[in-house]
Amino acid sequence: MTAQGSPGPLSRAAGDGRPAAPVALVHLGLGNFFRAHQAWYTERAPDAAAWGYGAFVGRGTGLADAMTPQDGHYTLITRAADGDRFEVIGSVSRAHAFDDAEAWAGYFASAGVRAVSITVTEAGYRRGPDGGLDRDDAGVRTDVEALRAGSPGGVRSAPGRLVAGLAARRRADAGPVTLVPCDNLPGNGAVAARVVHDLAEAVDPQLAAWIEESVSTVTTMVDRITPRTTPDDARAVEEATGRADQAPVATEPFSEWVLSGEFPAGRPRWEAAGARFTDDILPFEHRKLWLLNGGHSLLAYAGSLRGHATVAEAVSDDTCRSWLEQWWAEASPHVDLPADDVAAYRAALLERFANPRIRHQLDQIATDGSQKLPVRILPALRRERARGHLPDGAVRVLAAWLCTLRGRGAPVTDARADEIVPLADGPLAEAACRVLECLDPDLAGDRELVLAVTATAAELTGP
Ligand code: CS2
Repeated sequence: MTAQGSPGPLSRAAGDGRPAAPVALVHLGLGNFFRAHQAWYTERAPDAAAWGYGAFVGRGTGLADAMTPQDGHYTLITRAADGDRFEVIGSVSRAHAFDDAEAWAGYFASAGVRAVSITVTEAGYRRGPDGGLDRDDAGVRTDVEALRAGSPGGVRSAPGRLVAGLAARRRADAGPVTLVPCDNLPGNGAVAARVVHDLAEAVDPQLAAWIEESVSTVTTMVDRITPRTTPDDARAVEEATGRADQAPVATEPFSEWVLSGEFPAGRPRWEAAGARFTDDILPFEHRKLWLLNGGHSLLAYAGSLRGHATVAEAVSDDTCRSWLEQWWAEASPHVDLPADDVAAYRAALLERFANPRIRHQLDQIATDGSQKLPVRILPALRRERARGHLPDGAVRVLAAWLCTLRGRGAPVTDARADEIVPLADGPLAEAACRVLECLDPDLAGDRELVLAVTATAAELTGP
C-alpha cells in the first residue's frame, strides 16, 4: 500500500525499472494467452531490453485501454495449487487498439521490427474446406477489395491485416521478417503462410512473390492454461503487492513453447527462457493437441452435460475422469514419442486439470467446436478406424458436442454456428449424420460410427 493506504498504480517504475524496450516484435491478438506465454518468455529472455512488443488487440480496444495508462505493464499471477506468485511483465512496450492501422503499418515498415507473432484462435485464419483462404468469407472479400483499392485502414481479418502490414514492409524495403503463429493448429506455420499467400495473391501477385522470398513462417506448439481474468484477480494483486492493476492475468505454473523454423531477421533468446527449438515439431503438436486440447474439449462438452462449470470440477467427477482416461488411451498410441514421455505428460496433465485454484470455465473451452474437433479428435479417431477399432472415447466427444449443438450443456458459440446448429436439429440419428458430415463427409459414410455417436448422445442426455 502507498502512504495514504490506497493502492499505487502500476507503471514502468513499478516493474524492475527497465525502460520500455524498442519495439522489435509485433503481436496480433493481445489477450490473456499472449500475456501469459509469449510476452512472459520475452520478459525472461536475457536480451529482453532489446525486444519490446507493439501488441494489438484482435477486436475492440479493451486491453489497450487498460494497459496504456500502465505503460504496457501488467501483473502475471502464477497460480499454483498451493498459492500465488506475482510478477510484473514489461515486455509489451506499446498496447494498441485493433484499428490502429497507422501504428500497424509503421511497425511493419521499420527494419527494427524482426518478427510478428499471432494468437487469433483457430477460426481467425479464415480457412476454407481445402485448408487455404476462404475466399467466400465476407470479411476476406471486403479486405481484398480494400487492399486492392490501396486503403488498408479498414482491413479486419487476420490474413488481411498481415498482408496489409507486409505490403507496407515491402514498400519501405525493410527486409525479411518472421511470422510466428501461436494458435492450436497442427502445422500452424504452413496454415498461416498459406492464408497470407492466398490473400496476397488475390490482391497483387507481385506482393505474393515478395512475401514468398522475404517472409519466413515458423511453426510453434504453445501451452499454458490461462483462464479469463476475474475481478478477484485484481483484488489478489492489490492485496499482495499494494498495486492497482487494471489488467492482471492469472495462469498456471506449467508452460511450454516448442518452435521450428528460421528467423532470418533475428529473435530474442527465448531458448534461454525455456523455449525449445526443434526440426521435428509434429510429435509435440500431437501430444498437446490430442491429449490436452482434446481432453479439454471432451470435458467442455461432456462435463457441461453433467452440470460442471470448470475443468477442475469436471476432473474431480470419477465418471468424467474415466472418460478422459479412455480418450487418452485411444489417442496416446498415435503420438510418436516414447511411451514413458507420454505417460508422464498425462500424469502431469491430470494434476494441471485438477488445480482447484485455476477456474477454467468449460464454456470458454466449448467455443468453436467446429474448428477445434477436427484437429483435436478426428486424427486419432481416423487412425483408430483404419485399424478397425471403434474408439468409445472419441465417439463420446463427438456425441457430447452433438448434444451441445442441440441445446444441452454449454452454450453454443461457434464461428460456423449459423450453419451447424440447424443441422443438429430433428431426429437424433439424422442429426448425428448431418453434423458428422459437416466435419468430414467420410465420417457420415461410416455407418458404425454414426450409430455409435447416436447411441452415446442418447445415453448422455438420458431418456
Ligand atoms: C483450450 C486451450 O480453450 C481451449 O480450447 O483447450 O485454450 C488451452 O487451455 C490451451 O491450449 C492450453 O495451452
